[in-house]
Formats: sequence, C-alpha cells, structure tokens
Amino acid sequence: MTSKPIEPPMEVAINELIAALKDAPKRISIITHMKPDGDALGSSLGLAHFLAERGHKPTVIAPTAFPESFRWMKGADAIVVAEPSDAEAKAHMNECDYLFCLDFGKTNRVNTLGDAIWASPAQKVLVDHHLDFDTFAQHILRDVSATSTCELIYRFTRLYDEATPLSPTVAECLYTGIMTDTKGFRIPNTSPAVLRIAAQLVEWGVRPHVIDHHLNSSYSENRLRFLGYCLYERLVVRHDLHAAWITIPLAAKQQYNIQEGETEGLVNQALEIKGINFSLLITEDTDKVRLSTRSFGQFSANNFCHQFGGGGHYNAAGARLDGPFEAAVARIVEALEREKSALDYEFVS
Ligand SMILES: [Mn+2]
Repeated sequence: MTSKPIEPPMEVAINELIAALKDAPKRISIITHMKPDGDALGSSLGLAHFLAERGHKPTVIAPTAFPESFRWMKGADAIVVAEPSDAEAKAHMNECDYLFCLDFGKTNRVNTLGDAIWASPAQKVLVDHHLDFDTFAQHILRDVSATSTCELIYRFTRLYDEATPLSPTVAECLYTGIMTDTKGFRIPNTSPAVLRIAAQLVEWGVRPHVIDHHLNSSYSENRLRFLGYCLYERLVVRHDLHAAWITIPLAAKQQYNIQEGETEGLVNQALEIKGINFSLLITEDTDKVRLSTRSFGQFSANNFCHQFGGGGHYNAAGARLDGPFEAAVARIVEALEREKSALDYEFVS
C-alpha cells in the first residue's frame, strides 16, 4: 500500500513577479491545459480579468477547443484556441513579457504548444496543484494540497492587492473553478481555507445558484440520453476488482452528437456503486484513446495512470494511449487485474 505523498507548497520568486507587474503594464499570455475544464478556464479567465483591471494586456490561450458549456464565462469569446492552427497562440507566447502556465505542470499537457513554452523568451510563471511538473518556470506557485488552481490564483490576487476586493467578474471565474475541481466541496482536499475563500467570493458578488445553473443545467438533451446509453450499455462493473469502467467508442459520440467536454463527470458515476474504489472512463478520440480515472481512498489513480505516461492528482488522474481502441482497453483492463490486491480494501474515513 502506498501512502499519500506530502509535498510542501512551493513558492519561487512570486514577490519579484508581483513587484515587476506593479512596476509597469506588461504583455501577458496565459496558457492552460488541453481540453480545458472549469478550473483551467476559471483560473485563466479570472487571472486575465484581474490583470486587465490593473492595466496589463493579457491573452488567454487554450491548446484545444473548450466545451461550449463554458461559453457563458466572461472573456470566453476572446480565448485564442490553438486548434486547428496554433500560429496565433505561438505568436502570443513569443511576444509577451510573462507567460503564465495554469493548471498543468507538464508541458505534454498543452498538445502542440509544449515546445513553444520552452522556447518562449518570456519570463514563465507556473501556478498549479498537480503532482508532477517540468522545470520551465522562473516563478512558481505550486501547492498539491490546494483544491484547485483557482484557489491558488485567489492567493496570488491577495499577494498582489490584498486591500482591494475582487471584482464580481474575477470572483465568478475563481468560484467556478473551485466548484468544479472540488465537485462542490466533496473532495479530500476540501479545507477550511477554501470554504472561507468561497464565502469571500460570495460576499464579493458571486451568486452560487447562478453558477450552478450555468454548470449543471445547460446541457443538451442528447447528452442526457447519451449518459443513459453509457450507463445501460457501456458500464462494466467488476466487484471482484472493486473497479468499474465505461468505454465510449467514437461512433457512439458521433451518433449522439456529443461535443467536447460533454463526457466530463461521467467518470465519477460508477463510484456511486457501493464497494467500488476505482472508476475509469475510456474514450476513443480521433487520434488517441483517452483514459480518465477516479479513486476513493488509498489506491493511487496517479500511479495507475503513470504506467501509461499520464498522471494528475492522487485520486483523480488521466492518460492518453495509442489505439486501436480495443487494444488500449485490453491493456488497461490487464493493468487493472494486476492491481486486484491493491484495490481490495474498504473505504474508511
Ligand atoms: Mn485543477
């Protein structure tokens, strides 16, 4: 059995960064991970609004398209999406003073833009809460015990300008990422600190029921019917392994007209079954096979995904595998069978 790693927060040259930002307006690029989620978009847009309100010129870059269900976020329309062409994104990354990298630590998380991070002459800033990271940044704010990158951006804004409340726009963005990454304050990292941050954001203008409506009541009918199909036709439950998985062929996504990000959250569903400690979602993409995993308790989702070149958090991690789809699924299930004894435990608080 592996114990959870305890890694102290890492802060490198953040005061120097803030001093430089206060000194004069800067050209800033903010990049987040591919297939961006609520925390990736919330932290990037929240930081962009915060910096723009203070005279800087920020541009937000997404390595791949983001889900339409996040289009409501202020500033979403101005995001530079580096797909199908990454020329504009690379130009921004090369011509800025500071390149902020949010909600990822490894440069293989930004699709075609990894080399452009290393090559950019800009000062680089890493703000993240994942377990692994590459050493490309001069300025670092990392804390693997933080619930979300939005929580870290909140801390950054307080270091920058503690006396001024956040604007409702910034507060909404940060609240969105905190809500999505904590699954509504239900993950082990949920701390008194993050609950206080959420309360503070509400005091500054966030309306929780409005954000919830945007996040959870804005899907297509197709997506709900697709969910039914996945649970009825595609769910495999292996009580002997304390594991369950859903496999989604590309043809099924096309049949139900499923858009980017609409399978998000499906990975959590099988953990609702009593006795299941590990849940997997295996999705066929046009070029790759995407693995997403969640665990309860001591089994490390991060270690499981490492063997396929992926990673993430202790209890939530992912990887990208080469196809063909059926062969990738078989490799994943074989790996699961090897974890039979590691998965055999009762979740206790
Ligand atoms: Mn995150």
